[in-house]
Amino acid sequence: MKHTTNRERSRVAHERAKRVTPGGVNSAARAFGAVGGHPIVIAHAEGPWLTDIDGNRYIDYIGSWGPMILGHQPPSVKRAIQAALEHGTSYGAPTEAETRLAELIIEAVPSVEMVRLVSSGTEATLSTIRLARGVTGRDKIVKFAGNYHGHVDSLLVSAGSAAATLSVPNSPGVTTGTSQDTLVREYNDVAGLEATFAQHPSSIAAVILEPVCGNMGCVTPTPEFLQSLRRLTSQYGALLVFDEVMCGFRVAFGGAQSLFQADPDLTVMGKIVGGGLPLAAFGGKRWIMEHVLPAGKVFQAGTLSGNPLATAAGIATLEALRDQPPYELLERQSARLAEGLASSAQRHGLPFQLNRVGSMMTLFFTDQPVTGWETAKRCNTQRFAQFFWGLMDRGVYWPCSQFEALFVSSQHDDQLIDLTLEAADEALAELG
Ligand code: KE4
Repeated sequence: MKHTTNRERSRVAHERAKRVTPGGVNSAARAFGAVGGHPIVIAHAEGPWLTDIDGNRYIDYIGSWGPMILGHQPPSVKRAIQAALEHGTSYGAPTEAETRLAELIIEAVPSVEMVRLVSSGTEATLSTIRLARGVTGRDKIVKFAGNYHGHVDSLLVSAGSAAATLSVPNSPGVTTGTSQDTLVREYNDVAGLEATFAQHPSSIAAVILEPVCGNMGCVTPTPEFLQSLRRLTSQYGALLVFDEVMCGFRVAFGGAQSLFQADPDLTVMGKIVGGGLPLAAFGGKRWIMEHVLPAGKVFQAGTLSGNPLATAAGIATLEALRDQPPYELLERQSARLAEGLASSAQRHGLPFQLNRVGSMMTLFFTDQPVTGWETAKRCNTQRFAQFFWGLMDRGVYWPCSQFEALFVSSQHDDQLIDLTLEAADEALAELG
Protein backbone atom coordinates (compact mmCIF):
# COMPACT_ATOMS: atom_id res chain seq x y z
CA MET A 1 0.00 0.00 0.00
CA LYS A 2 1.39 3.43 -1.00
CA HIS A 3 2.50 5.36 2.07
CA THR A 4 1.11 8.91 2.46
CA THR A 5 3.17 10.84 4.95
CA ASN A 6 3.76 14.29 3.51
CA ARG A 7 1.13 16.50 5.14
CA GLU A 8 3.18 19.70 5.51
CA ARG A 9 0.56 22.00 3.97
CA SER A 10 -2.08 20.62 6.34
CA ARG A 11 0.24 21.20 9.29
CA VAL A 12 0.92 24.82 8.28
CA ALA A 13 -2.77 25.45 7.56
CA HIS A 14 -3.71 24.02 10.96
CA GLU A 15 -1.15 26.25 12.73
CA ARG A 16 -2.69 29.26 10.99
CA ALA A 17 -6.21 28.14 11.88
CA LYS A 18 -5.25 27.76 15.55
CA ARG A 19 -4.41 31.44 15.68
CA VAL A 20 -8.01 32.42 14.90
CA THR A 21 -10.19 29.44 15.88
CA PRO A 22 -10.09 27.42 19.12
CA GLY A 23 -7.93 24.37 18.42
CA GLY A 24 -7.98 25.31 14.74
CA VAL A 25 -11.26 23.47 14.21
CA ASN A 26 -14.95 24.31 14.15
CA SER A 27 -15.91 21.07 15.82
CA ALA A 28 -13.97 19.39 18.63
CA ALA A 29 -14.62 15.98 17.03
CA ARG A 30 -12.22 16.88 14.18
CA ALA A 31 -9.30 17.90 16.39
CA PHE A 32 -7.49 14.53 16.30
CA GLY A 33 -7.24 14.98 20.08
CA ALA A 34 -7.31 11.25 20.75
CA VAL A 35 -4.84 10.23 18.05
CA GLY A 36 -2.26 13.04 18.26
CA GLY A 37 -0.75 14.91 15.35
CA HIS A 38 -2.82 17.46 13.48
CA PRO A 39 -5.98 17.16 11.39
CA ILE A 40 -5.63 16.87 7.64
CA VAL A 41 -7.10 19.83 5.80
CA ILE A 42 -9.44 18.81 2.99
CA ALA A 43 -9.33 20.30 -0.50
CA HIS A 44 -11.82 18.05 -2.33
CA ALA A 45 -14.21 15.13 -1.86
CA GLU A 46 -15.82 12.96 -4.53
CA GLY A 47 -17.50 9.54 -4.28
CA PRO A 48 -15.60 7.57 -1.61
CA TRP A 49 -12.51 9.78 -1.84
CA LEU A 50 -11.11 12.66 0.18
CA THR A 51 -8.15 14.69 -1.10
CA ASP A 52 -6.16 16.85 1.31
CA ILE A 53 -4.36 20.12 0.48
CA ASP A 54 -1.08 18.19 0.10
CA GLY A 55 -2.69 16.20 -2.69
CA ASN A 56 -2.97 12.95 -0.69
CA ARG A 57 -6.05 10.85 -1.46
CA TYR A 58 -7.85 8.79 1.18
CA ILE A 59 -10.65 6.25 1.12
CA ASP A 60 -13.16 8.05 3.34
CA TYR A 61 -14.80 6.11 6.21
CA ILE A 62 -16.07 9.20 8.04
CA GLY A 63 -18.42 10.44 5.32
CA SER A 64 -18.75 13.77 7.15
CA TRP A 65 -19.60 11.75 10.33
CA GLY A 66 -22.49 9.99 8.63
CA PRO A 67 -24.32 12.15 6.07
CA MET A 68 -22.51 10.89 2.96
CA ILE A 69 -24.23 7.48 2.64
CA LEU A 70 -24.24 7.97 -1.17
CA GLY A 71 -20.62 9.12 -1.20
CA HIS A 72 -19.50 12.70 -1.83
CA GLN A 73 -21.18 14.80 -4.56
CA PRO A 74 -23.85 12.27 -5.59
CA PRO A 75 -24.97 13.62 -9.00
CA SER A 76 -28.70 13.82 -8.19
CA VAL A 77 -28.04 15.71 -4.95
CA LYS A 78 -25.57 18.05 -6.62
CA ARG A 79 -28.07 18.84 -9.39
CA ALA A 80 -30.83 19.50 -6.84
CA ILE A 81 -28.66 21.96 -4.91
CA GLN A 82 -27.60 23.74 -8.11
CA ALA A 83 -31.24 24.03 -9.25
CA ALA A 84 -32.32 25.42 -5.87
CA LEU A 85 -29.46 27.93 -5.94
CA GLU A 86 -31.00 29.54 -9.06
CA HIS A 87 -33.91 30.67 -6.84
CA GLY A 88 -31.87 32.14 -4.01
CA THR A 89 -30.41 30.75 -0.79
CA SER A 90 -32.72 31.71 2.08
CA TYR A 91 -36.04 33.49 2.43
CA GLY A 92 -37.12 33.24 6.06
CA ALA A 93 -40.53 32.30 4.71
CA PRO A 94 -42.23 28.95 4.00
CA THR A 95 -41.48 26.95 0.85
CA GLU A 96 -43.12 23.87 -0.65
CA ALA A 97 -39.79 22.03 -0.45
CA GLU A 98 -40.02 22.00 3.37
CA THR A 99 -43.41 20.31 3.16
CA ARG A 100 -42.10 17.85 0.58
CA LEU A 101 -39.18 16.88 2.82
CA ALA A 102 -41.48 16.51 5.85
CA GLU A 103 -43.76 14.24 3.79
CA LEU A 104 -40.73 12.12 2.75
CA ILE A 105 -39.61 11.79 6.38
CA ILE A 106 -43.13 10.76 7.47
CA GLU A 107 -43.25 8.23 4.61
CA ALA A 108 -39.89 6.77 5.68
CA VAL A 109 -39.94 6.76 9.50
CA PRO A 110 -42.71 4.55 10.93
CA SER A 111 -43.51 6.42 14.16
CA VAL A 112 -43.31 9.96 12.75
CA GLU A 113 -46.60 11.73 11.96
CA MET A 114 -45.42 15.34 12.05
CA VAL A 115 -42.01 17.02 11.63
CA ARG A 116 -40.21 20.27 12.43
CA LEU A 117 -37.04 21.03 10.44
CA VAL A 118 -34.03 22.66 12.13
CA SER A 119 -30.36 23.24 11.25
CA SER A 120 -28.38 20.75 13.35
CA GLY A 121 -28.77 17.58 15.38
CA THR A 122 -28.02 19.55 18.53
CA GLU A 123 -30.85 21.96 17.78
CA ALA A 124 -33.15 19.02 17.09
CA THR A 125 -32.38 17.30 20.41
CA LEU A 126 -32.61 20.47 22.49
CA SER A 127 -35.98 21.25 20.93
CA THR A 128 -37.14 17.69 21.58
CA ILE A 129 -36.12 17.81 25.25
CA ARG A 130 -37.98 21.12 25.69
CA LEU A 131 -41.03 19.63 23.95
CA ALA A 132 -41.01 16.51 26.15
CA ARG A 133 -40.81 18.65 29.29
CA GLY A 134 -43.46 21.03 27.98
CA VAL A 135 -45.90 18.25 27.10
CA THR A 136 -45.44 16.21 30.31
CA GLY A 137 -44.91 19.10 32.75
CA ARG A 138 -42.01 17.09 34.17
CA ASP A 139 -38.32 18.04 34.55
CA LYS A 140 -36.13 14.95 34.54
CA ILE A 141 -34.51 13.38 31.50
CA VAL A 142 -32.88 9.92 31.45
CA LYS A 143 -29.91 9.45 29.12
CA PHE A 144 -27.24 6.78 28.85
CA ALA A 145 -23.50 7.05 29.42
CA GLY A 146 -21.59 7.19 26.15
CA ASN A 147 -24.60 8.41 24.18
CA TYR A 148 -24.05 11.78 22.53
CA HIS A 149 -26.98 13.99 21.59
CA GLY A 150 -25.14 17.13 20.52
CA HIS A 151 -23.82 19.86 22.80
CA VAL A 152 -27.10 20.47 24.63
CA ASP A 153 -26.33 21.59 28.19
CA SER A 154 -28.72 19.15 29.83
CA LEU A 155 -27.40 16.26 27.73
CA LEU A 156 -23.68 17.02 28.00
CA VAL A 157 -23.50 14.71 30.99
CA SER A 158 -21.50 11.49 30.53
CA ALA A 159 -21.70 12.24 26.84
CA GLY A 160 -19.99 10.28 24.09
CA SER A 161 -18.29 11.27 20.83
CA ALA A 162 -15.85 14.17 21.19
CA ALA A 163 -16.93 14.62 24.84
CA ALA A 164 -15.73 11.11 25.63
CA THR A 165 -12.78 11.32 23.25
CA LEU A 166 -11.47 14.50 24.85
CA SER A 167 -12.46 13.39 28.38
CA VAL A 168 -14.96 16.17 29.04
CA PRO A 169 -18.14 14.09 29.28
CA ASN A 170 -19.38 16.75 31.73
CA SER A 171 -18.30 20.04 30.20
CA PRO A 172 -17.34 23.14 32.23
CA GLY A 173 -20.16 25.66 31.84
CA VAL A 174 -22.91 23.11 32.33
CA THR A 175 -24.43 24.25 35.63
CA THR A 176 -25.44 22.00 38.49
CA GLY A 177 -28.94 23.38 38.08
CA THR A 178 -29.00 22.13 34.51
CA SER A 179 -27.43 18.73 35.04
CA GLN A 180 -29.39 17.93 38.24
CA ASP A 181 -32.41 17.05 36.10
CA THR A 182 -30.40 14.63 33.95
CA LEU A 183 -30.28 11.04 35.19
CA VAL A 184 -27.53 8.96 33.59
CA ARG A 185 -27.75 5.17 33.33
CA GLU A 186 -25.70 2.43 31.70
CA TYR A 187 -26.80 1.46 28.18
CA ASN A 188 -28.43 -1.99 28.06
CA ASP A 189 -28.90 -2.00 31.85
CA VAL A 190 -32.58 -2.95 32.27
CA ALA A 191 -32.44 -3.27 36.06
CA GLY A 192 -30.85 0.18 36.33
CA LEU A 193 -33.62 1.68 34.24
CA GLU A 194 -36.31 -0.04 36.29
CA ALA A 195 -34.75 1.27 39.50
CA THR A 196 -34.61 4.79 38.08
CA PHE A 197 -38.31 4.83 37.29
CA ALA A 198 -39.11 3.30 40.70
CA GLN A 199 -37.09 6.12 42.32
CA HIS A 200 -38.67 8.87 40.18
CA PRO A 201 -42.16 7.57 39.34
CA SER A 202 -43.68 10.89 38.35
CA SER A 203 -40.88 13.27 37.42
CA ILE A 204 -39.28 11.78 34.31
CA ALA A 205 -40.31 13.68 31.16
CA ALA A 206 -38.42 11.47 28.71
CA VAL A 207 -35.81 8.81 28.13
CA ILE A 208 -33.50 9.62 25.21
CA LEU A 209 -31.07 7.17 23.61
CA GLU A 210 -29.26 6.34 20.43
CA PRO A 211 -31.18 3.19 19.40
CA VAL A 212 -28.02 2.10 17.61
CA CYS A 213 -25.24 3.86 19.42
CA GLY A 214 -22.34 5.31 17.44
CA ASN A 215 -20.89 7.76 19.94
CA MET A 216 -19.06 5.38 22.24
CA GLY A 217 -18.19 3.41 19.16
CA CYS A 218 -20.94 1.23 17.67
CA VAL A 219 -23.03 -0.47 20.37
CA THR A 220 -26.35 -2.24 19.81
CA PRO A 221 -29.28 -2.43 22.22
CA THR A 222 -30.42 -5.83 23.46
CA PRO A 223 -34.04 -6.76 22.67
CA GLU A 224 -34.74 -6.79 26.43
CA PHE A 225 -33.38 -3.26 26.76
CA LEU A 226 -35.48 -1.99 23.85
CA GLN A 227 -38.62 -3.65 25.25
CA SER A 228 -37.97 -2.24 28.74
CA LEU A 229 -37.65 1.28 27.34
CA ARG A 230 -41.13 1.19 25.79
CA ARG A 231 -42.68 -0.72 28.71
CA LEU A 232 -41.33 1.59 31.43
CA THR A 233 -41.90 4.91 29.64
CA SER A 234 -45.51 3.89 28.90
CA GLN A 235 -46.04 2.60 32.44
CA TYR A 236 -44.76 5.79 34.11
CA GLY A 237 -46.09 8.35 31.59
CA ALA A 238 -42.68 9.41 30.21
CA LEU A 239 -41.92 9.92 26.51
CA LEU A 240 -39.53 7.66 24.61
CA VAL A 241 -37.14 9.59 22.36
CA PHE A 242 -34.99 7.88 19.71
CA ASP A 243 -32.02 9.98 18.72
CA GLU A 244 -31.57 8.70 15.15
CA VAL A 245 -29.35 11.56 14.01
CA MET A 246 -26.66 9.01 13.16
CA CYS A 247 -28.54 5.71 12.59
CA GLY A 248 -31.58 7.27 10.92
CA PHE A 249 -31.74 6.45 7.18
CA ARG A 250 -28.34 4.74 7.80
CA VAL A 251 -29.10 1.28 9.21
CA ALA A 252 -32.35 1.13 7.21
CA PHE A 253 -34.46 3.64 5.26
CA GLY A 254 -36.78 3.80 8.28
CA GLY A 255 -33.85 3.91 10.71
CA ALA A 256 -33.27 1.76 13.78
CA GLN A 257 -36.95 1.91 14.75
CA SER A 258 -37.89 0.14 11.53
CA LEU A 259 -35.12 -2.41 12.03
CA PHE A 260 -36.26 -3.16 15.59
CA GLN A 261 -40.02 -2.59 15.06
CA ALA A 262 -39.85 -0.05 17.87
CA ASP A 263 -42.41 2.71 18.41
CA PRO A 264 -40.86 5.80 20.03
CA ASP A 265 -42.93 8.89 20.79
CA LEU A 266 -40.39 11.29 19.30
CA THR A 267 -37.48 10.83 16.87
CA VAL A 268 -34.51 13.11 16.30
CA MET A 269 -32.96 13.05 12.82
CA GLY A 270 -29.96 14.70 11.20
CA LYS A 271 -26.92 13.98 9.03
CA ILE A 272 -28.29 11.93 6.09
CA VAL A 273 -31.64 13.79 6.13
CA GLY A 274 -29.78 16.95 5.11
CA GLY A 275 -27.73 15.29 2.37
CA GLY A 276 -24.56 16.91 3.70
CA LEU A 277 -26.05 20.40 4.15
CA PRO A 278 -27.01 21.93 7.54
CA LEU A 279 -30.43 20.38 8.15
CA ALA A 280 -31.87 18.21 10.90
CA ALA A 281 -35.36 17.45 12.15
CA PHE A 282 -37.43 16.24 15.04
CA GLY A 283 -40.80 14.56 14.72
CA GLY A 284 -43.18 12.07 16.21
CA LYS A 285 -46.75 11.48 17.26
CA ARG A 286 -49.11 14.20 16.07
CA TRP A 287 -50.62 14.80 19.53
CA ILE A 288 -47.14 15.64 20.84
CA MET A 289 -45.87 17.67 17.87
CA GLU A 290 -48.98 19.86 17.93
CA HIS A 291 -47.64 21.30 21.18
CA VAL A 292 -44.86 23.03 19.19
CA LEU A 293 -45.34 26.80 18.63
CA PRO A 294 -47.28 28.20 16.83
CA ALA A 295 -49.65 25.18 16.83
CA GLY A 296 -49.04 24.84 20.55
CA LYS A 297 -47.09 26.71 23.23
CA VAL A 298 -43.64 25.05 23.29
CA PHE A 299 -41.33 27.63 21.74
CA GLN A 300 -39.19 26.65 18.75
CA ALA A 301 -37.86 28.79 15.88
CA GLY A 302 -34.80 29.21 13.61
CA THR A 303 -33.59 31.66 10.96
CA LEU A 304 -32.32 29.01 8.57
CA SER A 305 -34.73 26.21 9.47
CA GLY A 306 -35.92 24.48 6.28
CA ASN A 307 -33.27 26.30 4.23
CA PRO A 308 -34.00 25.95 0.47
CA LEU A 309 -30.57 24.53 -0.46
CA ALA A 310 -30.57 22.10 2.46
CA THR A 311 -34.13 20.91 1.83
CA ALA A 312 -33.23 20.36 -1.83
CA ALA A 313 -30.27 18.20 -0.77
CA GLY A 314 -32.40 16.34 1.77
CA ILE A 315 -35.21 15.64 -0.69
CA ALA A 316 -32.79 14.38 -3.36
CA THR A 317 -31.02 12.17 -0.82
CA LEU A 318 -34.17 10.60 0.62
CA GLU A 319 -35.68 10.09 -2.85
CA ALA A 320 -32.45 8.33 -3.93
CA LEU A 321 -32.52 6.12 -0.83
CA ARG A 322 -36.22 5.34 -1.37
CA ASP A 323 -36.11 4.74 -5.14
CA GLN A 324 -32.76 2.90 -5.42
CA PRO A 325 -32.26 1.55 -1.86
CA PRO A 326 -28.50 0.90 -1.34
CA TYR A 327 -29.03 -1.13 1.84
CA GLU A 328 -28.37 -4.60 0.41
CA LEU A 329 -25.15 -3.35 -1.21
CA LEU A 330 -24.16 -1.53 2.01
CA GLU A 331 -24.79 -4.73 3.99
CA ARG A 332 -22.66 -6.79 1.59
CA GLN A 333 -19.74 -4.37 1.48
CA SER A 334 -19.85 -3.67 5.22
CA ALA A 335 -19.94 -7.37 6.06
CA ARG A 336 -16.89 -7.94 3.84
CA LEU A 337 -15.04 -5.13 5.55
CA ALA A 338 -15.98 -6.35 9.04
CA GLU A 339 -15.03 -9.98 8.31
CA GLY A 340 -11.72 -8.91 6.82
CA LEU A 341 -10.87 -6.69 9.77
CA ALA A 342 -11.78 -9.40 12.26
CA SER A 343 -9.71 -12.08 10.55
CA SER A 344 -6.71 -9.73 10.31
CA ALA A 345 -6.93 -8.80 14.00
CA GLN A 346 -7.27 -12.49 14.87
CA ARG A 347 -4.30 -13.45 12.69
CA HIS A 348 -2.15 -10.84 14.39
CA GLY A 349 -3.18 -12.04 17.85
CA LEU A 350 -4.81 -8.74 18.81
CA PRO A 351 -7.65 -8.63 21.37
CA PHE A 352 -10.59 -7.00 19.54
CA GLN A 353 -14.34 -6.72 19.34
CA LEU A 354 -16.16 -5.73 16.18
CA ASN A 355 -19.66 -4.28 16.55
CA ARG A 356 -21.65 -3.56 13.40
CA VAL A 357 -25.17 -2.64 12.34
CA GLY A 358 -25.43 -2.32 8.57
CA SER A 359 -22.90 0.21 7.28
CA MET A 360 -21.88 1.62 10.67
CA MET A 361 -19.33 -0.27 12.74
CA THR A 362 -16.43 -0.02 15.18
CA LEU A 363 -13.30 -2.13 15.64
CA PHE A 364 -12.66 -1.96 19.40
CA PHE A 365 -9.24 -2.82 20.81
CA THR A 366 -10.39 -4.78 23.86
CA ASP A 367 -10.85 -8.41 24.83
CA GLN A 368 -14.37 -8.10 26.21
CA PRO A 369 -17.70 -7.48 24.48
CA VAL A 370 -18.57 -3.78 24.26
CA THR A 371 -22.16 -3.38 25.44
CA GLY A 372 -22.05 0.08 27.02
CA TRP A 373 -19.75 2.82 28.27
CA GLU A 374 -18.39 0.74 31.19
CA THR A 375 -16.92 -1.71 28.67
CA ALA A 376 -16.18 0.76 25.85
CA LYS A 377 -14.02 2.97 28.09
CA ARG A 378 -11.66 0.04 28.81
CA CYS A 379 -10.45 -0.08 25.21
CA ASN A 380 -6.77 0.37 24.44
CA THR A 381 -6.93 3.88 22.99
CA GLN A 382 -3.17 4.07 22.45
CA ARG A 383 -3.36 1.00 20.24
CA PHE A 384 -6.30 2.61 18.43
CA ALA A 385 -4.24 5.77 17.80
CA GLN A 386 -1.38 3.73 16.31
CA PHE A 387 -3.85 1.83 14.09
CA PHE A 388 -5.42 5.12 12.99
CA TRP A 389 -2.11 6.54 11.75
CA GLY A 390 -1.12 3.24 10.19
CA LEU A 391 -4.27 3.49 8.08
CA MET A 392 -3.85 7.19 7.43
CA ASP A 393 -0.31 6.64 6.14
CA ARG A 394 -1.76 4.05 3.75
CA GLY A 395 -4.48 6.32 2.40
CA VAL A 396 -7.41 5.23 4.56
CA TYR A 397 -9.27 7.90 6.56
CA TRP A 398 -10.76 6.34 9.72
CA PRO A 399 -12.74 8.04 12.50
CA CYS A 400 -10.16 9.80 14.71
CA SER A 401 -11.40 8.21 17.93
CA GLN A 402 -12.02 4.77 19.36
CA PHE A 403 -15.38 6.19 20.52
CA GLU A 404 -16.81 6.80 17.05
CA ALA A 405 -18.36 4.66 14.33
CA LEU A 406 -17.08 4.35 10.79
CA PHE A 407 -19.39 4.56 7.80
CA VAL A 408 -19.42 2.68 4.49
CA SER A 409 -21.05 4.43 1.54
CA SER A 410 -22.66 3.06 -1.63
CA GLN A 411 -19.46 4.15 -3.43
CA HIS A 412 -17.18 1.78 -1.45
CA ASP A 413 -16.86 -0.94 -4.11
CA ASP A 414 -15.07 -4.31 -3.90
CA GLN A 415 -11.73 -2.84 -4.99
CA LEU A 416 -11.84 -0.18 -2.28
CA ILE A 417 -12.81 -2.68 0.40
CA ASP A 418 -9.87 -4.87 -0.70
CA LEU A 419 -7.48 -1.90 -0.61
CA THR A 420 -8.78 -1.00 2.85
CA LEU A 421 -8.29 -4.55 4.13
CA GLU A 422 -4.75 -4.63 2.72
CA ALA A 423 -3.93 -1.37 4.52
CA ALA A 424 -5.63 -2.52 7.73
CA ASP A 425 -3.73 -5.83 7.73
CA GLU A 426 -0.40 -4.00 7.42
CA ALA A 427 -1.41 -1.45 10.09
CA LEU A 428 -2.57 -4.20 12.47
CA ALA A 429 0.64 -6.15 11.89
CA GLU A 430 2.58 -3.13 13.18
CA LEU A 431 0.64 -3.19 16.47
CA GLY A 432 1.64 -6.66 17.54
P1 KE4 B 1 -24.90 17.96 15.29
O1 KE4 B 1 -25.29 19.09 16.20
O2 KE4 B 1 -23.40 17.65 15.33
O3 KE4 B 1 -25.45 18.11 13.87
O4 KE4 B 1 -25.63 16.61 15.81
C1 KE4 B 1 -25.41 16.22 17.16
C2 KE4 B 1 -25.66 14.73 17.30
C3 KE4 B 1 -26.85 14.30 17.88
N1 KE4 B 1 -27.12 12.99 18.02
C4 KE4 B 1 -26.25 12.05 17.59
C5 KE4 B 1 -26.59 10.59 17.77
C6 KE4 B 1 -25.03 12.42 16.98
O5 KE4 B 1 -24.17 11.46 16.56
C7 KE4 B 1 -24.73 13.79 16.83
C8 KE4 B 1 -23.44 14.26 16.21
N2 KE4 B 1 -22.46 13.23 15.95
C9 KE4 B 1 -21.07 13.66 15.95
C10 KE4 B 1 -20.17 12.47 15.61
N3 KE4 B 1 -20.26 11.41 16.52
C11 KE4 B 1 -20.85 14.80 15.02
C12 KE4 B 1 -19.42 15.14 14.74
C13 KE4 B 1 -19.05 16.45 15.29
O6 KE4 B 1 -19.50 16.76 16.42
O7 KE4 B 1 -18.33 17.16 14.59
